[in-house]
Amino acid sequence: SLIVISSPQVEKKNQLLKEESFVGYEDPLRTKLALDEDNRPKVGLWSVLKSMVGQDLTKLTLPVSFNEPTSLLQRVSEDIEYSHILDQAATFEDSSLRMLYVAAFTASMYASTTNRVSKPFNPLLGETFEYARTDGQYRFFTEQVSHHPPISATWTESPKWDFYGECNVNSSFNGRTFAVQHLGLWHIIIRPDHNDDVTKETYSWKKPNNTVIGILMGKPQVDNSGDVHITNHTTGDYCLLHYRAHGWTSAGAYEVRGEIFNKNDEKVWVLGGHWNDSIYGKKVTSRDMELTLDRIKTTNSAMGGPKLDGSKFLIWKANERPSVPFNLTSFALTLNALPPHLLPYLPPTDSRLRPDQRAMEYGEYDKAAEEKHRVEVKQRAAKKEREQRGEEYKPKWFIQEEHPVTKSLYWKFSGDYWIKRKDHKFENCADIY
Ligand code: CLR
Repeated sequence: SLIVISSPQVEKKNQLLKEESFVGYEDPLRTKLALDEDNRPKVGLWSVLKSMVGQDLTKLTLPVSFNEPTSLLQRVSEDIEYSHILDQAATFEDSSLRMLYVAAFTASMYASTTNRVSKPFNPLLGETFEYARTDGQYRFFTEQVSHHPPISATWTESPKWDFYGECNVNSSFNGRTFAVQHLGLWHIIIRPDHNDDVTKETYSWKKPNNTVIGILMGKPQVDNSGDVHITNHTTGDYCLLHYRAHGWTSAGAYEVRGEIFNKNDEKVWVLGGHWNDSIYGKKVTSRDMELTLDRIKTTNSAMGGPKLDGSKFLIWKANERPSVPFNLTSFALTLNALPPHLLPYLPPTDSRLRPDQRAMEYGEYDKAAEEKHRVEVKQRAAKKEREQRGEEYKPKWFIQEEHPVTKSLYWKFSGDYWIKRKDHKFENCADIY
């Protein structure tokens, strides 16, 4: 149903098809877990956290029942749940409108954080996770490229856009809140439908902070707060987004608002809403610089889309949440599924093959804890062996380089993964489980 019209898009699409990236994803998407209800022991977070002031995510020694059956690699892949917004962004001829939709996409990621105060499994060094969707025409890949500090490099490609960056967070429990600060720069590439002016544009931004609040009151929840600056390095448009911190009352909770400026610093769009629910856009009309109708050319007609008269329009709406254990979203539910067609394509390092996480998914918490301990001991032994051989660890599928546009260090995907996968050539992968 995606209309692909520009030649850079066609090139990308042909590459994804030629490399058979969607093969293995034919089975229907999973809509529930084997477990019917969340039967984790109900222990207050505060009672276990109070002795862990100053600890970060890697050092928290919480019982496994505080985990959810996802790996942080899978948790980070949830960023693309609403990637259709990027497909939509690519349909606009006007770059400020593309920015408006890109901005909404960066905020849509936080919908998954509502009712999800659990700890994803810390990825093991060298652990990988792939995910592809024929309906979205994208392929996602991530690898744990560093253990201290923990860094997950991610890379998603689709005909109209790419999305990549590193999940590299500082986290700490200060006795009251558990704060997660994002250090990595994130990039989006858009290949617009109308490509007379721009064939490919680069956006970058840093994610806002995630904070677990309400721990002392026994009502923990994830809040997202802070200022975000999104830059379109190619056209000069930019967006300032503000995520309002949850205060003592719930007024203003989940609120996000922002403004889109063109390269001449003129405010052209505003957006606002709630990251747990929906985001609206509105054209700034009170100035003489008007976008004329033909400048707002788009290849997309079915989705409602932007209004030019200054009235507000819906850009994004969060999906309904299913009632399943661990409060997973419908998207998250599909991530750890192991459908029969996919299994023969997976490398031995894929998160779906992690034994501790699998046990957790079945509600076998003692086995999960035992297996978690076993794979962590194995990881330490491998590290020791490397040190004895005087060997430096090198990630398998990513290499760190200076970004050609943003000039910051980033993890560049070698692309090799999907080619090896197609030919089932994964014999050289490390045995990490
Ligand atoms: C939010 C969306 C971002 C990517 C991202 C990275 C780190 C994640 C965070 C998301 C959600 C909240 C998170 C966090 C790591 C730890 C934290 C899962 C997915 C949880 C809630 C911390 C729980 C710790 C308590 C049990 C103490 O784009």
